[in-house]
Amino acid sequence: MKRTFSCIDAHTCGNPVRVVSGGGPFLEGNSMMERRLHFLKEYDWIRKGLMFEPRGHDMMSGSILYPPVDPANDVAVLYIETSGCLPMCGHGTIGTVTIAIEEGLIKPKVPGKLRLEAPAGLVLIDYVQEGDKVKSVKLTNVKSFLAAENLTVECPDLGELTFDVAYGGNFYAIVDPQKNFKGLQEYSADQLISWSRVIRSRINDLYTFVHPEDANIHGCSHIQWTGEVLDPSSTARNAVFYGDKAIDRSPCGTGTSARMAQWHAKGKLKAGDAFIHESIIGSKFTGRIEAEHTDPFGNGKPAITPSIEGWAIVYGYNTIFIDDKDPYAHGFQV
Ligand code: PYC
Repeated sequence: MKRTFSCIDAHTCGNPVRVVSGGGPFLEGNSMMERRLHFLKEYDWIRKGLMFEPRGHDMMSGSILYPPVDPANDVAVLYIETSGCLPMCGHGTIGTVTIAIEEGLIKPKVPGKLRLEAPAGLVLIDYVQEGDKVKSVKLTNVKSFLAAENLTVECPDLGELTFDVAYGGNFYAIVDPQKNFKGLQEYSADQLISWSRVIRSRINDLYTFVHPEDANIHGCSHIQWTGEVLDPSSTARNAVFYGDKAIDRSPCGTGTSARMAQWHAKGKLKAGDAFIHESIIGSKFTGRIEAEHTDPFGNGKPAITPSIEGWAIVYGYNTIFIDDKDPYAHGFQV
């Protein structure tokens, strides 16, 4: 059988976003998380075919749009990535909203605003449109929190590393500069990738991370290496590892949310302060703490509601076939 997918491709601050505008499967479920589980059970071949080589590449990331479960909302989004179907993706949301508005895929109830159902929860969008172009997208993310501090893991070449784990829609191990790690600027992307793969697996063997309200969200999926900024007017810089070989070219929306929660818990960031976060290539998101919560999950841990603002550029239409006769119909990784 040959399946055809209409896709629209964009990048958010350098990181790819492929929105499937036609050909996505019908999904069952009373929430976007339930629909995500249905997709993973029955249709994960679509993700693999569209994200992995030869139709995608190591960094490929995208989404499929669905009608909202709650009619008060505008849209529901399934994130598809080389890493799986993330509960939430910040750069993916900025790219998806840009594509959806510019291409007329969504009719917002209130112009300039969207209520977007992500598997991790409700995300509120404010976007700025000039003519037929979306200039910027701000997403107000799910509650984000510092989950653990001062954990340790043995890293090849570097030795013992101390790290924190924070949640911003996914769980991030955040490795800040320390005795055995001089900061991301001192190492190549290849080194960061190969160390990330090993330490992520060791971290998940050693420690357990489960979202207090949704056990479907668990495990440390991303490693966030931090280091010196390129532009002195930025607040901080990161390199976020995801999938098996990817370093996010954007500053990573859920990673930035997690890092703001970490800074807030350590008294380094206050509500309202701009947190200008640089990526490995120097592209920037502006983060802000929109609200502070003392004990929102009843587990004694504070949380924040972060917002992330960034931009995306739509660069093309892509009609993609996944044909059973193709030996690489469902993609491959080397
Ligand atoms: O922007 O949240 C993000 C993200 C997750 C993985 C890659 N980008």
